[in-house]
Amino acid sequence: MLIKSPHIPIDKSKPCHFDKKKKFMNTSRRIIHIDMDCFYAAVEMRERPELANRPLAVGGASGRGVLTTCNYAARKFGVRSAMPVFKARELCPQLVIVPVRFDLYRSASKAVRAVFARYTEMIEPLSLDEAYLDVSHLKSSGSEIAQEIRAAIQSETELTASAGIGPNKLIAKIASDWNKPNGQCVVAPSKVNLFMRELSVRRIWGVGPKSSIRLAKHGIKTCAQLQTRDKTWLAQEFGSFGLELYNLCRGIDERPVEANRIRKSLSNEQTFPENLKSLENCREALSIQHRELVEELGKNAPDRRIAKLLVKLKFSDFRRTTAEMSGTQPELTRFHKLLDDAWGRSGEPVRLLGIGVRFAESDGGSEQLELGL
Ligand code: TTP
Ligand code: MG
Repeated sequence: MLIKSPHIPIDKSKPCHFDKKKKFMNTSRRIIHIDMDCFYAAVEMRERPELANRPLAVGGASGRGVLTTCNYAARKFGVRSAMPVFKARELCPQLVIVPVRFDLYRSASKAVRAVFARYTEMIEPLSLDEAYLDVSHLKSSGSEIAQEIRAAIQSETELTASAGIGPNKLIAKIASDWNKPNGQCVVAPSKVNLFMRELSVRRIWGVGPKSSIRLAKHGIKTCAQLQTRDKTWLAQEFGSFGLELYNLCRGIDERPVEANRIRKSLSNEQTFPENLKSLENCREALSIQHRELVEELGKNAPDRRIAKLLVKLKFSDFRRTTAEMSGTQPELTRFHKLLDDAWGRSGEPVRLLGIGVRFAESDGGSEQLELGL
């Protein structure tokens, strides 16, 4: 998922390249995050050159009537991913909308992954269009490697990619969005502190709209502001994620690049500032989290088969319970039923609510490795 922030001006006139001079944190790793530019739309533009210069969006037909993505010409009108078709048409009446063709995106993804594999075995795909690469062992600089990879992708697939290069996954991922499209940004270890300070908290993975609103209520918008809060406060506000936030807002992220990782499940959970006291409150919260889950599924696991649905609750006395059922579609009514079951197991108010799916195992073998970037 790209974590966009309305707070960050991106000055593309400035080269985004920071020197490696001082070293004061874990400098031993060099991680590249590659993210294809307007991926599904770019593939469609390549396949139908007559549409290449027109505002173009992909999706809209299935179920919810929202766009999966659009090209940069459409973005100038304010059209965005996950936008309902009617809204996109209001903003850009001349928008051309084409249906999703996953087979094409999968094969483009495979071609891109073949380029990565020539440089490193340490590749962690996040979705069809993005991956982390650990290139710490290579002699050339991260910047040179990223440049070469992007050039190879362009000549072999006619698609452009953007890259972020940094000492860890957090920094690399944020940086890849910095000079999009068809650009890259290097953040040397000595510049991590500077890079993080001005950054909106919204850019940190795991900080979604709800968490950022909650932080804003405490006057916290930037990572520098978040850095003033201690671990106890963060844990009170965000549970165990609060402790991760303590490091993340300082640009510290020790997560390894996990090669060949196959996602077994997808879920999101939320710790509430005030416990939810009624089933009705839980249902409302669950509906919001359900929308986010469906969006994440569309983006990160469009071709995975769902085997199980689950709802997890943590009560005010810290006891946890998980309700699961078999299911292949993430229907809200079924999650509500799971919530009813889980809620009925305790009379306590709810501190944390999680919603998720587990994927079918037969779906996660070598085929998935082939399909992912
Ligand atoms: P992104 O990398 O988020 O977006 P993008 O590649 O289209 O554009 P950008 O240049 O900003 O990176 O997502 C990759 C693909 O995933 C995108 O082309 C379509 C799909 N997708 C969805 O299906 N639903 C969504 O909500 C989003 C954000 C993306
Ligand atoms: Mg992309």
